[in-house]
Amino acid sequence: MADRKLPNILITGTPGTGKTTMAELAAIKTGLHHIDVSALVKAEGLHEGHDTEFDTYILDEDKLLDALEIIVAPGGKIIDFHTCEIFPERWFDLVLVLGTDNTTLYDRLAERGYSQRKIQENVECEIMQVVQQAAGESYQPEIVVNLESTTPEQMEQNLDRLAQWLDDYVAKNA
Ligand code: DAT
Repeated sequence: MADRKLPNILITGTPGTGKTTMAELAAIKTGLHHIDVSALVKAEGLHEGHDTEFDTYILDEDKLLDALEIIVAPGGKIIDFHTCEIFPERWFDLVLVLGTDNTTLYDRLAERGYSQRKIQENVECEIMQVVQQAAGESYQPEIVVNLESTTPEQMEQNLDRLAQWLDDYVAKNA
């Protein structure tokens, strides 16, 4: 565990699993600072353009990592991004991987106006547990927690769990 008074928490998972919603609510509940990486990439131009075929920004990983290195250094950040394997392991004290029932995920992405192709890619990513696997390969198992995020009750439970974990971390690092 790094020597941080306040931890950095990564919330990851397939698009549509509820990362941004959870990160925003967790920031309100705990006072930690939410960093929406997708929004940061767009706002700060940390990309090499837009890939029209896949309807996504092509990350400039070096630029993104340089920007985030400064942001995470003091601790106390909730980082929200659909990819988890590009970050240095040392940045995070807890990695939450959200998962959602496939039908629910399909509906959420359709509501978002995603193309059939993009919906299908993301639902397949969820079925294949791509992000769960990447998190398992990129971080120590003790800090990776897979959370089901299909219902509002689960969102509440997940937020309570995060807050409890934070209290324990702060008590240990006081
Ligand atoms: P992400 O940031 O992972 O792309 P989001 O936070 O934008 O996902 O959530 C997508 C939609 O799903 C949004 O309308 C909120 C809803 N949602 C997320 N988690 C939920 C949950 N556990 N229960 C009910 N709705 C949820």
